[in-house]
Amino acid sequence: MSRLTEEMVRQVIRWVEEAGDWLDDPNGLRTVTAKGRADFVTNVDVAVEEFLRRRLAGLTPWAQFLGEEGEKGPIDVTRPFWILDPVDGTTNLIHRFRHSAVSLALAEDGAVTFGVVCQPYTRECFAARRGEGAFCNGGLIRVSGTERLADGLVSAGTVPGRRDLADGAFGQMRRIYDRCQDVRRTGCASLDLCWVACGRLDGFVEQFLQPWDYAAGLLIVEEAGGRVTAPDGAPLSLVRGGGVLASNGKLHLPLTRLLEG
Ligand code: 2AM
Ligand code: CA
Repeated sequence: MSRLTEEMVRQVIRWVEEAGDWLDDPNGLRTVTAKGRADFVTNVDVAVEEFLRRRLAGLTPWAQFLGEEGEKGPIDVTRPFWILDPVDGTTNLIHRFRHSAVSLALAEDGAVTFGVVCQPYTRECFAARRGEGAFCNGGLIRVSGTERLADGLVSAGTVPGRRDLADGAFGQMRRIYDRCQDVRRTGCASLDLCWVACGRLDGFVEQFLQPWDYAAGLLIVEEAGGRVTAPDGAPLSLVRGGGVLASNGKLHLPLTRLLEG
């Protein structure tokens, strides 16, 4: 049983939508700082995280907080914790590619019980609570019914922050391209997951992501009838990063085999 009431869920979604609008402010982006190779933080990332961290601390003082841009204290996974990516798709934001999102999840008893991903440019807000289905702007969504790899459209990430994994990632992308209808690469993992959830994509794979990239999308895909695991089918951690494979369920095993090589 989640400690988050219906009213709290509505409030949190309003805050995430409000913060999401800052991504689409034409004068909002002022500073870009490199954290590592192809890994950036902007004033927008910091402002969104600060805003949501403060609001959530007031609303749910019983929950811990794990955010991409903040201090990473130890998380007790047996107690509730928020998992926030204030801007998923920061490289897209920097290039005004208009494909980024705010991604927020609540984990309770070691599993995600609530997830929300807001895309300010299209004004699409994806959300799910465990056991209650997945929604986009309030309408129920489902994964695709695609049964054959040959009919599948699959998004494949390029792991920009882990160039050591590039050969493997591009090798997998080529195998997906050879066996499926086509590949896509969008640069925003949380939205890739939501697009699997609503059937625009049949699958998504990336060799290394952080929990804040996939925690919310994981629940949204599962509640829409799909599956999210590590590329070998193992369960994902909510505190340590790793590879991610999402699918409509029907293509999960074929994609696992395809990724094995
Ligand atoms: P980010 O924009 O929040 O960093 C792009 O392949 C996807 O990988 C995005 O969702 C991006 O999230 C994520 N990602 C995770 N770690 C990254 C890193 N070190 N550098 C770039 N993208 C990273
Ligand atoms: Ca981010």
